[in-house]
Amino acid sequence: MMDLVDNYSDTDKPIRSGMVAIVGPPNAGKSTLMNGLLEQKISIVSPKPQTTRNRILGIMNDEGYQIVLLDTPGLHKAREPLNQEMVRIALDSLHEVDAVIYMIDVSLPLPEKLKEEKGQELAGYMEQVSCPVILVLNKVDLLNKEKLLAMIQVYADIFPFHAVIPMSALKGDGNQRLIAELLQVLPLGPRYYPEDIPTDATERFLVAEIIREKVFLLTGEEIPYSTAVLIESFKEDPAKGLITIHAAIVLERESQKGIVIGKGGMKLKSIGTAARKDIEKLLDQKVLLKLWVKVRKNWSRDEKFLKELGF
Ligand SMILES: Nc1nc2c(ncn2[C@@H]2O[C@H](COP(=O)(O)OP(=O)(O)OP(=O)(O)O)[C@@H](O)[C@H]2O)c(=O)[nH]1
Ligand SMILES: [Mg+2]
Repeated sequence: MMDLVDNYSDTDKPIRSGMVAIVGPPNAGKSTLMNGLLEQKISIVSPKPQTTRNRILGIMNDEGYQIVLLDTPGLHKAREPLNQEMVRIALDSLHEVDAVIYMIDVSLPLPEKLKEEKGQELAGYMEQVSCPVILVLNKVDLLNKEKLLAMIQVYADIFPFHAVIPMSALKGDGNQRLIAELLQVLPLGPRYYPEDIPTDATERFLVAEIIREKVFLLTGEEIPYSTAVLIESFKEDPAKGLITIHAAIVLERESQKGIVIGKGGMKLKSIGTAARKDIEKLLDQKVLLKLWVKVRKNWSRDEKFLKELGF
């Protein structure tokens, strides 16, 4: 202990610091948890699975710690190139962290057979991990206590988790216990990031994500999965205190255009209004948001376009 302490100057007192990946099936509440821990919305959230497509970094700072969270896309059986990339991103994150939070949605009814299958899947993923794994049983607000206790036993038998924590990411119930467990397993170290930044994501990326979230929330069926957002220009006018943003909502098929634009352009307008409000909050400035819809045929299978999107 003394040796470790001696390695730090007074201004750089040893703190608990490290990276923590949040992984698990789609729709478990991973992004909700990250935003809740950060007390700020960084990662987009929707009731539809496969909302998060990239690794999103969120930095928690306190006097005694810096926890760098990695929100990841949901783990699922992926067939399409975009989905395969998403799963790769999530699995890659397991190898560069000091702890893993594996989150599952316990409100989903699980038949016995499926339970076994899910357990094996979980154990398979976690076998690759050499750091402590904390299992978070999320959405307990939707479950009665008896069912929860049985559930904890089932999962505790699957893998030697460092801890099993029931929680409601939506309500923040369980956050303090989770932080306490993380602090037990994180090493002593420096602050890797300055204290005043909550993420390393660019403003452009966060803006594109907000627009994509509104498409997820305001359109149904296949549209969300066929949507990518490209920021085409981002111009600040400090004199006017206004940021003008041009963005394209990119779809896979001509036939999807009408659905996103809507009758008399109403759907696109409501997507734009909802997005603008959130973007103004994020950037703390007035925003003029110009959206248009374009088609890039089967973009989610187009390796070149996926590269443009940063995959
Ligand atoms: N009732 C309840 N709903 C929750 C809770 N946590 C998350 N949700 C809801 O679950 C849905 C999915 O949440 P997300 O945070 O987007 O889930 P995710 O795991 O990031 O999903 P992907 O990015 O698609 O993998 C949203 O509608 C959330 O509001 C919870 O504790 N209780
Ligand atoms: Mg997510």
